[in-house]
Amino acid sequence: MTLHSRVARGGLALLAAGAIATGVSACGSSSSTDTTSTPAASTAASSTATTGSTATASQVDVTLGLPEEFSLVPASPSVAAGTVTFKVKNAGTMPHEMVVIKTTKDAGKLPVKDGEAVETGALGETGDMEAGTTKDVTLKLTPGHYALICNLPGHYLGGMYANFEVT
Ligand SMILES: [Cu+2]
Repeated sequence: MTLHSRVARGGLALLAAGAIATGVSACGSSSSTDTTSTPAASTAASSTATTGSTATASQVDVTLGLPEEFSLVPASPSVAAGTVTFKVKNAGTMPHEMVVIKTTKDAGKLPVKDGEAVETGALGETGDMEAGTTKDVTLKLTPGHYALICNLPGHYLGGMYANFEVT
């Protein structure tokens, strides 16, 4: 019985502490500790930036994992040189990524080593993206030919690449 009552008293103390904490934060009213790392938040930020676009800022949507799991499809095959934000969405069912490579080679003919494309000329990448997530990659791109690839093991060889031109 002593154990039981001790537990009950502990529960009451927790409740009281919770009530105090709630009261304090209510008085503080507008203090928000929301993080901005959610995909939705970063998407909103990028579209806001694009609204006030200058002549050299562009956005390119890229879809990973659709229509096939190893598809990588930019919404546009080319973009004007300057600051380019790739808005990458993993619409597949497994992790993917997008690597931006400046190369004179066709996107499907990069050298391959140990099942992965050699990333010579890589300028930036999303890093691994879980299924259903969106990520922005902003780069300054000069005119030329580029390859956009997913280089997770086996994905490039599975056909996960696209040619891309910067004019
Ligand atoms: Cu992939």
